[in-house]
Parts: sequence; C-alpha cells; structure tokens
Amino acid sequence: MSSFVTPPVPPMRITFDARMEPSGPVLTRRMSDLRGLFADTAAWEASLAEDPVVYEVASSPVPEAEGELPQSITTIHPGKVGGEFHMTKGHIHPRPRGEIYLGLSGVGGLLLFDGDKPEWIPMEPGSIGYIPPGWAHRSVNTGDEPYRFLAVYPGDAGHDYEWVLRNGMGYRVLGGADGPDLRPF
Ligand code: S6P
Ligand code: ZN
Repeated sequence: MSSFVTPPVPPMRITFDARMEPSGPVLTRRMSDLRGLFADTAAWEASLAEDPVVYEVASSPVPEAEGELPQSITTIHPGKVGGEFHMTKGHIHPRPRGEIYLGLSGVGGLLLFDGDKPEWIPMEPGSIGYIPPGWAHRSVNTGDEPYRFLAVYPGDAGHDYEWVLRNGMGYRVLGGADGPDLRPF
C-alpha cells in the first residue's frame, strides 16, 4: 500500500463499520491477485473462472508517513482453495515496527513468521493480536462469515510482499475436523 494524503492531517474522529468515515483508499484483492500463495495450484486456477473478491482493506485518511499512525480495516470473505482458508497475501515491514490488530467480527487467526518459527494467534471480536517488529504476518478467515479486524501501524513501516513469496509463512492453514489445521511447510 502507498501513501495517499500529504501530511499533516488534523486531529479527527473516525467512525467505522466495514469502511471508515472519513475515508482513505479502499483496496480490493481478488483471487487473481493471490498468485503463488495457495498450495493447490490447480484449485487456485479453477477459482479464477469467477475470480472472487477474497478481501478488502479500507483505510482512514491518516497517511503512511513517518510519525503518523495509519489504520485500516480488513474484511476477509469466507472460503477455501483446495482446503486452505482464504487469507491475506502477508508481508513484512522493511523497517522493523510493531503493529496491533483488533478483532471486530467473525473468527480468524494471525499467522506470524520470523523466518525461523511460526506463531498462530486465534482472533475473535475483542482480541488484540500483537505483531512484534521483524515478524512477517498474514491473516486467515477460519470461519464461515466475513472476518474483520482493525490494524494500526507506524506510518514509516513500509510493506514487503516479496519476502513472503520467498520464505513462506511457516504454516499453511487448512480446515480440519476440530478447527484450523496448521501444517508446517
Ligand atoms: C498493514 C496491516 C494490514 C494489512 C491488510 C492486508 O500493515 O498489516 O492492514 O495490510 O490486512 O494484508 P496484506 O498482506 O495484503 O497487506
Ligand atoms: Zn502489517
């Protein structure tokens, strides 16, 4: 994601549901944007016929700039590809920065990977997931309704998506009989 407003922004009250008001940009990621992420390539290719929206990211007007504290709400729609739950691309912040997620609705999980060991934080409404500096992160919808969460992160963090394509995220998250089934890869 890139900067979208020239700082400074004034103090403001932001209301939110699936969108924020006042609003910044809204990013939509379809299945075709998730090339190389799901293990079952044939199932991913078959899903391109409909190319559904997998998730949306609605931002506030606070810019991604040093000293600022941008926020966004991600909505991951439910579904699976070859048994693997719908998920975000995942990224690492090139400038090591902490980030917090707050679960708003639905159920999901926060998958973290430091290049050595993965961690899994189950998320539901009211959960705060803390992402320490230097940990790649991806969100997964493990339920059958939209999973929605608020993210707050330092504006100079940056986003590196290639790191995840090169290193993976340590686990794949599949649907199991007793909830999410975390498979090392
Ligand atoms: C930003 C924060 C989230 C994600 C969003 C989409 O630092 O972690 O707002 O950008 O959940 O995930 P991704 O991996 O496509 O950026
Ligand atoms: Zn992030």
